[in-house]
Amino acid sequence: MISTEDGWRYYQISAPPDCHGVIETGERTSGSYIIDPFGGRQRPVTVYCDMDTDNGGWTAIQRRLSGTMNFNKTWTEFKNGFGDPPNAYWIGNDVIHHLTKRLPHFLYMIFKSNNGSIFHQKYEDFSIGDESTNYTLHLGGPNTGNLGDSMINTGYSSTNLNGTSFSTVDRDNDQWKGGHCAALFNGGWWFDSCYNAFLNGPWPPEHWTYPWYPTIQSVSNITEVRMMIKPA
Ligand SMILES: [Ca+2]
Repeated sequence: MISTEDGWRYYQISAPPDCHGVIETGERTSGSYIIDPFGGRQRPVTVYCDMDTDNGGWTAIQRRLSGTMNFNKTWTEFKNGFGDPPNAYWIGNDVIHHLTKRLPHFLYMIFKSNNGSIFHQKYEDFSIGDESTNYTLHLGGPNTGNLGDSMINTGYSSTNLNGTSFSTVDRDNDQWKGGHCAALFNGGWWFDSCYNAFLNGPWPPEHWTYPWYPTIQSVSNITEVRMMIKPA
């Protein structure tokens, strides 16, 4: 690590900023890679890169494997990221903002079940604001997949997550005036009042209500959940 006059501490590494950059170096195997989202200005991170789904190059911003990690974390933990990459982790809201602020990104959600079924939904235009906006979620464009849209046009006026702020157990930024969705449902997320889609709920499965209503109403048979992004 080296320090410079402007106060930044630069790490002397050379890693791509995301998994799309990794696949451009010729890597074609899904698995663990080191990426450098901030161009040396902050610590590089280990992530899961999916090189198989939809032409590969997907950076997993979230990954969960059967309840190995509690996702009921504080604002600061979601800001900076937590977990055990590349197994179960949240990459960090500052990283997600940094990766999505300049280029339009796809968002790809996956649920894998224990009978081998894969459920997925791909959103065409995803980004989040910086911390001063409470990491406001932007989801635009069409979306496709066998999960169905449970994030925007849910059929309920109280569960459109587009434009919502991030909330955690210690920060209520949701649209529910009388309560605190993150505290009630035990996980940090973008809540309206409250949700049809919630990928950070608590395992064991009996406590995680409606991860992707109505397609996935329980995680009893789910073995992996993943959120991935790629430049559009
Ligand atoms: Ca509230």
